Amino acid sequence: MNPTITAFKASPDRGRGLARDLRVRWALEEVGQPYDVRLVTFAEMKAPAHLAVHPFGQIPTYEDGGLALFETGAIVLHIAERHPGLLPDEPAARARAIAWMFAALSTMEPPIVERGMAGLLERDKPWFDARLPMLDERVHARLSQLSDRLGGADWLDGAFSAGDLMMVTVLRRLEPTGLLEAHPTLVAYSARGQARPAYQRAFEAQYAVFVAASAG
Ligand code: GTB
Repeated sequence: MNPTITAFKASPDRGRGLARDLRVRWALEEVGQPYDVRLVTFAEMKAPAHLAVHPFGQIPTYEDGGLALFETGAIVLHIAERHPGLLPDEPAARARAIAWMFAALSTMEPPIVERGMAGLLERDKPWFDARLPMLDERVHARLSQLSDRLGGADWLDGAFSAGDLMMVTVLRRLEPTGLLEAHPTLVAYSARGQARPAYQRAFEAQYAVFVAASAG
């Protein structure tokens, strides 16, 4: 039996691959693990059957045999630990790759999501014009630090790892804002990640959902 993940039946990103199921799809593609997808509506995400797997009523989830997981970090780590290809074997390098996964999710992603949500939900608020530059500055500060660390390397720590997978998908959340463009090292890094055949298969798979939903 293949593992089953959940994804939006109709993603608000309209096929741009910005929702978090892409991370899980990409990880599964990198390790060559076939998977099934259960598409869910917003109503289905909030219904008891889905809440039993995901306490916050969100996507993605991951089910394999008796195991049910939520949170992309936990899911990608689970996949990476059980298949070769996403984490180095050497213990210290493996620990560092996992640290980059955490850095992507808990240091880089929060200011990026905060900026994105403000752009979506606060544009008509009286504080928006004053707040936006502050949010942009917080994002740029983190991007500059990440760019400095990456320097001329292809990946964050040696070979491509789950840390890079997570970081590239987090950086992609900036696409609607254009903020990444000020950091050419990271633009190139993100492009390198997206050029990977496994990424492209994952992207096409989620895009096919959008095309099917648009046709139906
Ligand atoms: N911390 C959790 C994880 O990493 O798995 C967060 C999961 C999460 O935020 N899931 C979102 C969700 O289910 C989808 S990815 N939202 C529905 C809800 O909460 O009711 C976030 C997302 C949504 C849409 C876009 N977009 O349109 O560009 C981008 C990202």
